[in-house]
Amino acid sequence: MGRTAWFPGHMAKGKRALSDLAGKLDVLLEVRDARAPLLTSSPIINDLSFSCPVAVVLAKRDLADEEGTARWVSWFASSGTKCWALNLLKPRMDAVRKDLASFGPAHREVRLAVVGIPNVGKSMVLNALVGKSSAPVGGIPGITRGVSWYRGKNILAVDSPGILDPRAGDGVQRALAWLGSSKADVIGGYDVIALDLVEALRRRDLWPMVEKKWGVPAPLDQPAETVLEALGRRLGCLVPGGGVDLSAAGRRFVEAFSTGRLGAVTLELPGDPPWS
Ligand SMILES: Nc1nc2c(ncn2[C@@H]2O[C@H](COP(=O)(O)OP(=O)(O)OP(=O)(O)O)[C@@H](O)[C@H]2O)c(=O)[nH]1
Ligand SMILES: [Mg+2]
Repeated sequence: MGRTAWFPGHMAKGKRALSDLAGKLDVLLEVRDARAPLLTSSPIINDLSFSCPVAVVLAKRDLADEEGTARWVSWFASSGTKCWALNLLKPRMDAVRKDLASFGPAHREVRLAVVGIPNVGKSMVLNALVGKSSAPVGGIPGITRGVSWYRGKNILAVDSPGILDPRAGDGVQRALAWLGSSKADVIGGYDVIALDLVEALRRRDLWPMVEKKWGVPAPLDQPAETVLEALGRRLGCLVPGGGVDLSAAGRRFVEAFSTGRLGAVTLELPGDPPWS
C-alpha cells in the first residue's frame, strides 16, 4: 500500500464541503475518465451517495476506444446507473439535461454537484451543462480549489475540486498519473511513471500506437529502461555529453499519452481485475 502521495488541503476541504451539501442535492454527477472508468471512480462517492442518487459521465470519450466505451455504458445501464459518454470538446448536452431534470422535483430546477477525481473533466461538464464558460478548466490536476455554485437554465450546479483516495496504492497512483489525474512529480518522478506505462502498454498489446507515432519499437525482451532511452533519443531529450534525460523523456511520453496525442485507447474493460 502506498503512502499518501498527493492530498493537499483543498481536497480535504472540498470533501467536507460536499458532505455538508449532499443533503440539499437531487443528484450527484460523478465524472470519470472513459479510458478507465473504475480506476477513475471517486473515492468519496460511497459516503455521499447515502444522501442522494448518483449518475455518471464518462468524459474524454474522444480519447477512449469506442467499442470499450459502448461496453462501459451497457455495464452501467445493467447496474441501474444512468450514464452518458461525452466528448466535452464537442458537448451535446440536450439529452443529459433532460435526464438530469427528472432527478429534481417538478416545482424547481434540479440541484446537483459535479464530483470526481482530479482532471477528469468536471469543470468542462459543468460549463457544458450551465451553458457558459464560468468554471475554470485546466490541463493539470488541481485547477478547481473550492466548491462553487453555478446557475443555468433549470439547473443549479456545484463544481467541486478533484479528490483522490489518500490511501490508494502505488500502482493505482501511477496509472492515474498516466491519465493526468495525479501528479507524476510527487509520486516517484516522470521516469518511474513512464517505465510503468511502457510495461502496461506492452502488456496490453498497445505499443503499436507509440511505434506508429515515434517509430520506436518495444520488443518484450528489451528492458523498459532501454525503450524509454530510445524514446528519449528520438524526442531529443538529451543531457550534455549525449546521455538521455529519462525524466524529460518520461514527461513527454506520459503527457502525450494522457492528452490523447498517441491515439484513443481504453485501459480497462468491465470484468477486468481491479488495479493494485
Ligand atoms: N479531449 C478531451 N479533453 C477533455 C475532455 N474533458 C476535459 N478535457 C480536458 O481535460 C482537462 C481537465 O478538464 P477540467 O474540466 O479542468 O477537469 P476537472 O476535473 O475540473 O479538473 P480539477 O478541477 O483540476 O480537478 C482540460 O485540459 C480539458 O480540456 C474531453 O471530453 N475530451
Ligand atoms: Mg475543475
